[in-house]
Amino acid sequence: MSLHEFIAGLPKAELHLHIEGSLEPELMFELAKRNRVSLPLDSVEAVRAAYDFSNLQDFLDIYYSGADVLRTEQDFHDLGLAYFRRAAADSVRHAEIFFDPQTHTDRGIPFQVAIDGLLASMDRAEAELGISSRLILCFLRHLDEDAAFATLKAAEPWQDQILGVGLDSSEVGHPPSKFQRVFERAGDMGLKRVAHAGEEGPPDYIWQALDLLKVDRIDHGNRAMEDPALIRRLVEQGMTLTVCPLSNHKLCVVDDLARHPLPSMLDAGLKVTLNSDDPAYFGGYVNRNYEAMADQTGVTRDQLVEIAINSFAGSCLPEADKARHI
Ligand code: ES4
Ligand code: ZN
Repeated sequence: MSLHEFIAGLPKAELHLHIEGSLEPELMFELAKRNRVSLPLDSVEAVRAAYDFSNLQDFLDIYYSGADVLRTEQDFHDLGLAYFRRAAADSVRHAEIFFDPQTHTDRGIPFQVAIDGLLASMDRAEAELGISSRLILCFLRHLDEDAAFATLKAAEPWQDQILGVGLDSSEVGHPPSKFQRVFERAGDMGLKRVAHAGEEGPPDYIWQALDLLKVDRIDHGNRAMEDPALIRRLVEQGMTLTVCPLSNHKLCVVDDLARHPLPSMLDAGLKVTLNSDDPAYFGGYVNRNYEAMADQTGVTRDQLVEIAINSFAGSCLPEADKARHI
């Protein structure tokens, strides 16, 4: 069996996926037409050609403008279902997906529209594709604490349908400490906590995510490799890191996939998982991320299996379900 066939058949969980980042240009045009929204570029090819980023902010500007075609519950349902179909083809059995409610509420789309559309797609994914999934509500860290509190408040009617909270968007200049109180409230509500940290930001932001936000997972975490004491802490705590190689490459977090820190992260004993982040923008879904690392860094089949096991172990599935997948 070829390495790519081996990866294709490997059951996996996806723990770092922004559903708005799975909006393929084809669906973007379809929704633009359906909702009579005009797009600045006039073809799928032109849109794809524009996905040439030099840093996180460069990408975020395009990502937020792309999301403007999402208007109705049906749109969010279609977005979700397209992702789950694509994930099923990559042997994803369970997904814990991020959504960014503020990206929608700030342009007049009610919280209810986004979440009910996504929840409907998740029900279909379970029934038709056998994929289980949960939602993680992300706060946009470039916005202020009050806005995050208001978002958490808006989520209260759906509290039982939300797995946890996350923190995303522009990292540098917006440290985890800015959201300490919001995360404390989320914890009091019984929600899981995760945060993007150490993607572009310094190792100190990872320390803050651990000590101030009390996170259950670190999203990205690449820059932990600059701080040996932090590596020890993450290993001791058995902390799961949701690493996204194609994203790292497209956003120039790493200049060459062959020099991605994944092998040293594994050697250090970190619980690493591989994920697709924003697959429509970064050139591939989860299996492409596994393939890129296998082809370019030489991680072994045994290590790929270890990564897939980490993905279930680091998920929030009940222990019995984890055992069933592992
Ligand atoms: C994101 Cl790659 C990445 N980093 C931070 N925030 C994000 N939102 C969507 N993708
Ligand atoms: Zn992300």
